[in-house]
Amino acid sequence: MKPISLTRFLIQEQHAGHINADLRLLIEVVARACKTISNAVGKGALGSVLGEAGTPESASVNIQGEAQKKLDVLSNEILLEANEWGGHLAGLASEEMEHSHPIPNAYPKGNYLLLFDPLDGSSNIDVNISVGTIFSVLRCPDGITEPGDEHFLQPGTAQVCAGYTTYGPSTMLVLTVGRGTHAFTLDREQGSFMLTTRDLQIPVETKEFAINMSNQRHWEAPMQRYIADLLAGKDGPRGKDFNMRWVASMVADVHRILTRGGIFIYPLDAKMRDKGGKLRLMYEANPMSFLVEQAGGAASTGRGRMLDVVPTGLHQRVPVFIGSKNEVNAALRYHAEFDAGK
Ligand code: AHM
Ligand code: MG
Repeated sequence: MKPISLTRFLIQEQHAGHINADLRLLIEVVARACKTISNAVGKGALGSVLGEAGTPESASVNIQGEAQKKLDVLSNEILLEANEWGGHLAGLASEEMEHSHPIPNAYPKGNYLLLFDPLDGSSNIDVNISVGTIFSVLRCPDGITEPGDEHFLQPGTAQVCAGYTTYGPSTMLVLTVGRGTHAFTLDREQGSFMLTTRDLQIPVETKEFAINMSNQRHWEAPMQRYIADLLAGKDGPRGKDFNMRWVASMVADVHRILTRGGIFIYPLDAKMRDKGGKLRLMYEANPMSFLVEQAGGAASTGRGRMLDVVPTGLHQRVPVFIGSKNEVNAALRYHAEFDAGK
C-alpha cells in the first residue's frame, strides 16, 4: 500500500468532513514545529542545547517553581513562534508560561485554543532518553476574540484534537481528532510524518505497570494496597506476575502503553497533596486521556473519569491512572473500596 503522509491524511479527514481547514492547518503547524524541536533534541551536545536555562548565578525557573532546561525554553519559543501568525488560533497556553497568550492583534485570529507542554520529561534531556511534546486543542468560546486564562478552563471532553510527539530512537507523532488514535513516524530523509499505524488499540488486559516506586511511602492507603497486590504476583490476589517500567517521560511511558498495553500511574502522595498531584491536567493528563480513550483504553484520576474533570486553573495538577481498561478499573476499585470504608 502507498504510504500516506500526515498532509494527505489530514486532507482526507477534511474532505470527509471530520475536520475543517483551520484545524488541518493548526495540526500541520504544530507538526512542523515538532520537527524543528526534534532537530534540536537530536543535535544534543553538538547543538549546545543541553543543560539548564539562565546562568549559574541565576537559574531560570518557570511559574511552577521548576528549573527550566535550555530545551524547555527553546521548544516553547519554537511552538509560540510557529503558531502565532497562521490565523488558526485565538490563543495559546503552555506549561512554561504563567498565563495564556492571546494572539497579537497584528495577526489574523482563528477559533481555536492551543495548550502544550513543549518538552515533557525534562529530567531526561541531558541523559539522552526519550522526551516529547504534548498538545491539546479546544474551541475558543463564541464571541471571545481576546481569550484569557478562564476561556481555556474547559473539561477534557471539549477537546477537538490532542496529540504528542515523542523524540526517541525515531520521532513519532500520535494524534486524535476524536476518530481513533493514529501514529505517524518521521521520515527524516523526506522531512514528512508518515502514517505507520492507523487506529491504535490498547489491549484491555495487561501485566505491566509504570509508577515511580520511590514515592511509595507517601501514597494513600488504597494505592499501597493496589501496588502490594501487583507485586505479590501469581501467589497474590491478582493471580499473575506483573512487570514494571518507568521512563520518567510521560510521553514515552504512554507511547509504550498505546503500543503494547499497560497502566501508567502518577498518584496523589503526601508530598504534593496540597497541589493536587504532580502532572498537569490541561496539557498533560487531558490530551493523553483523550488519545488513550480513543485507542480503547481508560483514563481516570483514581476517583472519576479524567476527561470529566472541570478545571479550575490553567496549571492545575491531578492524580493520573491511564492505560489498559481492565487494569485502570482494577485500580479504581481499590480506591472505591477504601472510600466506602471497606
Ligand atoms: P515535566 O513536564 O516537567 O517534564 O514533568 C512531567 C514528567 C512526566 O513526563 C513524568 O511522568 C514525570 O514528570 C516523572 O516524574 P518523577 O521524576 O517524579 O518520576
Ligand atoms: Mg510535562
